[in-house]
Amino acid sequence: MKKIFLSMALLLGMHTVFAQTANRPNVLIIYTDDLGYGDLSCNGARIVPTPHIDRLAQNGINFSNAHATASTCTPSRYSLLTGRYAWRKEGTNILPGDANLVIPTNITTLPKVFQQAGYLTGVVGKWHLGLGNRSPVDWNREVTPGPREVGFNYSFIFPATADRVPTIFMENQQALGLEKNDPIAVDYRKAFPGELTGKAHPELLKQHNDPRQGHDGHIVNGIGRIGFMKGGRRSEWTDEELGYVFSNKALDFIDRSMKEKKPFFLYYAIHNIHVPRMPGTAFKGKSKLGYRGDVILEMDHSVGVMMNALKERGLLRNTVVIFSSDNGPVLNDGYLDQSAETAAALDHRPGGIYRGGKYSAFEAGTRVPFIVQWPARVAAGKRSAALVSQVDLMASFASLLGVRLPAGEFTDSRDYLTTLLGKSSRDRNFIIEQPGNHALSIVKDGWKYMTPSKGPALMSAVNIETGYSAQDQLYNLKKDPGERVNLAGKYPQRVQELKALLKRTMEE
Ligand code: NG6
Ligand code: CA
Repeated sequence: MKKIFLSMALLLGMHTVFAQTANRPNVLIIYTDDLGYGDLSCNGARIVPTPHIDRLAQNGINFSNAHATASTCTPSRYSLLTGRYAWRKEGTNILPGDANLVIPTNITTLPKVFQQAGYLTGVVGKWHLGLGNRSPVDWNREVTPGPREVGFNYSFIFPATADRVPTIFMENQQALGLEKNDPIAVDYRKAFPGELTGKAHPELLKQHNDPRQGHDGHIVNGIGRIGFMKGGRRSEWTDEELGYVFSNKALDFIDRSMKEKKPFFLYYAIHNIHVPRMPGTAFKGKSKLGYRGDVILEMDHSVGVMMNALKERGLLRNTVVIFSSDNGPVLNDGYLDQSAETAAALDHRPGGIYRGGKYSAFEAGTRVPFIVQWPARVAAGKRSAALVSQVDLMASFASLLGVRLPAGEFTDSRDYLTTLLGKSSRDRNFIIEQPGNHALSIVKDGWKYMTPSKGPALMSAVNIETGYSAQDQLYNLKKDPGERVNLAGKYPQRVQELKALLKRTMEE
């Protein structure tokens, strides 16, 4: 009977009445913030265990050479969602919280690919890609364009980062629970009269900012932020609840997709482990690495919540889960939360064997955790050393779903589905890495060429080696993954080849 119904439905072209199928699995991208390659126990971390993420790796493929396109947030997310390198587009550096949307609304995006295939699409968590098209943004009405125009049917987000204003939740592009008599205003230059700031009132802070790095503006929940704000008190978040709130909204979205009998695409952009690190109450003091360790535990728990929920709903087998991070790790990113001290004391290396970190041109900047689990189609317990880039998810999913990307539209995204599903170990032909100062690096066949640039070799406030140098740099990543021996002088030919390839690609 079931069979007859099925074939009838197919004959009638009624495939949209079915939820996920083998060719249209649910897709969950769990995208964490500032998590280093070496922060996971499945990648060698010893001090803080990440059992839920380790289980993902055991049931799927753990990639050791996967990359975000940049070592900061906005450009990496831009690439993930658009399949384009961010350095091709101006204004895609780390955005202030009152920036306008940086993704053009008339281009193909990752969520639009899923929409074309009949999916319900959603984003829950951190956005940081700008909102609206007018400055200043009016936070007291629906702000558009935003996630909807980028291809998300549903959004529950905070606009930028947890350490900058506006410190509010937004659901479907409206401030959550906003009261008419408490309108929101945001300013990145000066405090509002009567507003208490971290700078003027350090005695009100429960989490102290690093005076060298600012974060001493608007106070919410006893934590100073970047920028100033007034009003919107009922829309503001409590940091300790962020994990819980986002988990719940993510689950509600999955339930909605089941009700609507559509497969889902959920971009679950977990706020952890970015600063200000303020673990939920249940996680405070649970790790040996201070708040940074505690929020790693919380982040891992969030993954467990999702995996359990998929299991309970019978969705585990045919859901593709991708776990990754937007850029490499940082310890002191603006708050004095003992992360650097505890990591040093216990020799925890968030970047693993890789040099540098967030903002950096060295490998730890973009080499991020990347795990793919899909029980129905991907073999369990594999590791892959293939070179992969987040920029390719758009073309690879388009290929899986049989969606054709418009022929006349240029993107950087390429179909590496077979590599991503572990059917092949084919490397991406090459990748380009973007550090904070835009001096690009190119990696091909295990060789990395770094463009010379001005700028400090060390970002002293965050204590991260940038990799910036006035000289050409060439590293053999296979023999020297820690980028210690510059071989540019020894192999000028290879330098020229990589330089030329980088130049050609930039001009495309
Ligand atoms: C930096 C902030 C840092 C963090 C980062 C964005 C200062 C001194 N530092 O400018 O605290 O917010 O931006 O991080 O303001 S990201 O992961 O979203 O790229
Ligand atoms: Ca980040």
